[in-house]
Amino acid sequence: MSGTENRTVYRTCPLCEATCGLEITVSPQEQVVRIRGDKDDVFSHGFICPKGSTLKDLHEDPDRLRAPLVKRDGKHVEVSWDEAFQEVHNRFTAFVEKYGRSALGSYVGNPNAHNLGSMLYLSHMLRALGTRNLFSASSVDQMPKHVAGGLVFGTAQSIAVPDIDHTDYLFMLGANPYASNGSLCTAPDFPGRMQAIRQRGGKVVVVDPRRTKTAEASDEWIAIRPGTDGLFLAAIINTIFDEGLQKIEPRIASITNGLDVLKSAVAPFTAEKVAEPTGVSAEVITRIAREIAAAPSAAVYGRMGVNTVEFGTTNAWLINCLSVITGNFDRRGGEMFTTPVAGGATTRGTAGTGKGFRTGRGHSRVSKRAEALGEYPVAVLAEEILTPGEGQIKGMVVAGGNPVVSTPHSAQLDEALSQLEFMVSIDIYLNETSRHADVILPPPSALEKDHYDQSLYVYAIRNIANYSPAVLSRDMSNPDEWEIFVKLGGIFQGLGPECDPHALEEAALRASIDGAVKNSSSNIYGRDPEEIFAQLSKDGRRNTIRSLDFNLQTGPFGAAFGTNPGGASIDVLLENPHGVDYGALEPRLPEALRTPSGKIEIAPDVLIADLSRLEASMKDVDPDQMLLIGRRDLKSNNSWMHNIRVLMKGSLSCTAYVHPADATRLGVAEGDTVRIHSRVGAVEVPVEVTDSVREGVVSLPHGWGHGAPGTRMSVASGKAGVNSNILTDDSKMDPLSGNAVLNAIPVTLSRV
Ligand SMILES: Nc1nc2c(c(=O)[nH]1)N[C@H]1C(S)=C(S)[C@@H](COP(=O)(O)OP(=O)(O)OC[C@H]3O[C@@H](n4cnc5c(=O)[nH]c(N)nc54)[C@H](O)[C@@H]3O)O[C@H]1N2
Ligand SMILES: Nc1nc2c(c(=O)[nH]1)N[C@H]1C(S)=C(S)[C@@H](COP(=O)(O)OP(=O)(O)OC[C@H]3O[C@@H](n4cnc5c(=O)[nH]c(N)nc54)[C@H](O)[C@@H]3O)O[C@H]1N2
Ligand code: SF4
Ligand SMILES: [Mo]
Repeated sequence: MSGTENRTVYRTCPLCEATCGLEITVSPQEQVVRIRGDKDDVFSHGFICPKGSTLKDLHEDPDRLRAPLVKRDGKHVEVSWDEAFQEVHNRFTAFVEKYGRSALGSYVGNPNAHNLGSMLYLSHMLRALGTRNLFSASSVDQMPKHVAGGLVFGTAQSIAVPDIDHTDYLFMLGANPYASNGSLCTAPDFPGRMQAIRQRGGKVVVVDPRRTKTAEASDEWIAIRPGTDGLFLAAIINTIFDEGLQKIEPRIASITNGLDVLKSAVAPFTAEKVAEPTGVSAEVITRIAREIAAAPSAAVYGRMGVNTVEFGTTNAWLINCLSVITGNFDRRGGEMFTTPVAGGATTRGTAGTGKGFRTGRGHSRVSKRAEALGEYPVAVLAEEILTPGEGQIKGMVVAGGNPVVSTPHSAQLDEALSQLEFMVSIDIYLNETSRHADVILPPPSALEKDHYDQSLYVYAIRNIANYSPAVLSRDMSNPDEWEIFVKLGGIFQGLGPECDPHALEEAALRASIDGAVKNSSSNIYGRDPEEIFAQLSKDGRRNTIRSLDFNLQTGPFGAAFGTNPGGASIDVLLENPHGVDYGALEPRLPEALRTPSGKIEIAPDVLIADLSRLEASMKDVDPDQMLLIGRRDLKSNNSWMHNIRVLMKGSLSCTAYVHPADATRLGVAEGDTVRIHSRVGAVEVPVEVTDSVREGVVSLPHGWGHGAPGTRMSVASGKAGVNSNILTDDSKMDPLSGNAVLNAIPVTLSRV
C-alpha cells in the first residue's frame, strides 16, 4: 500500500482475552505511528490497557524472529524457509523411521487461543502427527471448567459466563480482572463493568488470599486460605439447602437431574466445620450464602485461583451448583451460555441433546493419568520424555508455547527437552523452550496476520463478531501462521516439503462443506457444495478469511449463503470494522444442553464420589504451613512479553509478597532476598513485605526466570526474575481434569 497520508485501521488486540478494539495509525512508509483504543469498537468502546499499544513494540522488537532458525553444532543459525521445511522433513522422516509416531509429542500454548490461523488449522497439524501424546496449556489453566461443564451440560465448551453487565451481586473467587482483564469471561474493561455493578447499587465480593486491586475495588474481600475454596463453596451450598433458601426456577428444575443427590452430598460441609480449614468464619459463610440467595440476581465467577488447585474441577462444578440452586443459572444477571456467532459446540448438532462428555479415553503411559479433551496433563510431559520404555516421547512439536517457564516442576521439563532427538518450535522468540528446538519456525507478527477471536467469543459476555484484516502486509516469502501449520501437517502426513498448503487448505474446506450439506441440523443442509464453495471464494478469497466466512455463515446468526440475508458473514464484518454486536446473552436452556439425557446433570457420579476427597482434605490443613500462590501483573503477559522495554521499565518486577507477621517471624525485611523451597525446587527472590497477602501466604508471579543460555531476549534477560514453576509440584494434580496445581503449594522460606 502506498500514498502520502497516514491511514487508520482497526484491529482487535490479541494479547489477552478482553478482545479490545485498537485504532492503529500507519504511515505511508508502513510504519505504525500510533495505537490507541478504538472508541467506536462495539464491545470495548475505547478501553485499552498498557499492553495494547505495545503491538508496535512487539512488531519492531529486534529480538523477534523474522527468519527460521536451525540448530547446527549446538547453535541456532538463520536459514531460508525452504531449507527450514526441508530440515523438518528430513529430521521427521528419519525420526519416525527409527522410533515410530508414538514417540512424538506436542505442546500447544496460550497464544494459539488468540490466533485465527491456529483456531482454524492447528488441528490439521496435530492430527497429522499421528500420536496420542498431545499436551497444551489448557492443563495448567482452565481444564477443570471444561470437565465440569462437560459433565453437567454436555460439551467441553459448556462454560457459562457471568452476566456482569446485568448482575446485582458478583461473587468472584480466585480471579483478578484488574490485572488479567478477565478470563473465560471475555469482557473488555472488566474493571469498569465491575464498578458499574456497585454504581447501580449492587455488591461485589472477592474471595482471594491476596487483597488484589480487584479486591480493593470491591465491597468485601474474603481472605481465604489457599486451596480451600471447595470447602467454602460446599458449605455455602449446604447452608442454602439447610436454611431452605434454594429457589430453583421451575423451568430449570424440570430439566435438572440429581438435585436431591447434590443436597445430601453436601450435607457434611457445615459452615462450622469448614471455618477452621478455610480461615473464613461460619458467620461470614452463612451471611454470604444468604446474600447470594437473596440477591435479585447473582453471578458466581471463579478463575485461576480456584481452577489450578487440587479441587479445580470440584470448584468449577460447585460454582455451577450454587448458580442453579439460587435460580441464577441461565438467566439475566446470573450466568448464561454465549451464542457464539462463528458457532461452537453448544450451537452445533441437535438442539437440547448430544453425546455428552467424558474423560479417560486413554491414559498416559507412565503414571496413567486420564485423557481429557484429547490431551494428557502437561504435568506428566517431563516423565513421558524421561522414562524409558515403549512409547517414550523422544520428539516434540511445540506451537506457541513456553512450557519450560509455564508448567510445574519446570527445571525437570527443561532437562527433559534437552534430551529430545527431534524438536520443532513454532515461535516468535528464541526463548527458554524454543532454545531446545532443532528448527524454529517464526510466524509473522500479530500486525501481519488477520484476526477473529473464534475461541474467546465463545466465552464472552455479549454475542460479538469482529474481524480484522492484517494491519501490515508481510513479506510474502514468509508464510503466514496458518500456512506453517498446514505445511507441517502435510510434511507429517508424508506429503513432503514441497506440499502446497493452499491445496491442502482447499481440500479441508471442501470436506467441511460436504459435511455440512449432508448434516440435517446445518443451515446449508441439502445445498450444492460447489455453489457454497464458489460463494466463499468470491473476490479471490481463500484461507483464513474464507474458512472463517464458512463458520460465520453456517453459525447461529449466519447468512447461510443467501437464505438469511443480512445474517453474519465476512462481508458484513468487512463493512463493520468496529465489530458487530449480536446482543446481550439470552437464556439458552434447554436448547444449549448436549447431555444424552437432555437435562442438566447437576450431580455427576464422579463429582459426587470425589466429595469424600474434599471432606478428607479438611484434616490435612496445617495452619502453620506457608503456601505459595501466583500473581499476574497488568504490564506482563505470561512468560513472553518481558522483552518489551516500555512494559519492563518502571515498577514491573519479580518479587515475593510476604505478610509482615511472617516477615518478622522469618527475620526478613523489605528488599531482603529469601530462599523459597518446595518439594521439587528452590528459588531466591527479593521480598516485598505487605499486608495485602494473608498470613502464611507467599505470592510470586509466574512467567519469569529469563536469561538461560542460548536464548535471544535481551530486554528480558536484563531483568530476569525467577521462575515460580521451579517450585510448583508436578506430582500434584486435580485428578478429575489432570489440571496442574499452581496455587497453594507448600513451601518453606528462609532468609539468605
Ligand atoms: N505458576 C503458574 N504457572 C502458570 C500460570 C500461573 O498462573 N501460575 N498460568 C498458566 C496459564 S493460565 C497459561 S495460559 C500458561 C501459558 O503457558 P504457555 O502458553 O506455555 O506460555 P506463554 O508464556 O503464553 O508462552 C507463549 C509462547 O508463544 C510465543 N508466541 C507469542 N505470540 C505468538 C504467536 O503469535 N505465534 C506463535 N506461534 N507463538 C507466539 C511466545 O514467544 C512464547 O514462547 O501458563 C500457565 N502457567
Ligand atoms: N496482564 C495479564 N493479563 C493476563 C495474563 C497475564 O499473564 N497478564 N494472562 C492471561 C491468562 S493466560 C489467563 S488464564 C488469565 C487469568 O486470569 P485471572 O484468573 O483473573 O488471573 P490471576 O491473576 O491468575 O488471578 C488468580 C487469583 O487467584 C488468587 N488465588 C490464588 N490461590 C487462590 C485460592 O486458593 N483461592 C482463591 N479464592 N484465590 C486464589 C490469586 O491471588 C489471584 O489474585 O489472565 C489473562 N490475562
Ligand atoms: S486488556 Fe487485553 S485485549 Fe485489551 S488492550 Fe490490554 S492486552 Fe489488549
Ligand atoms: Mo491462561
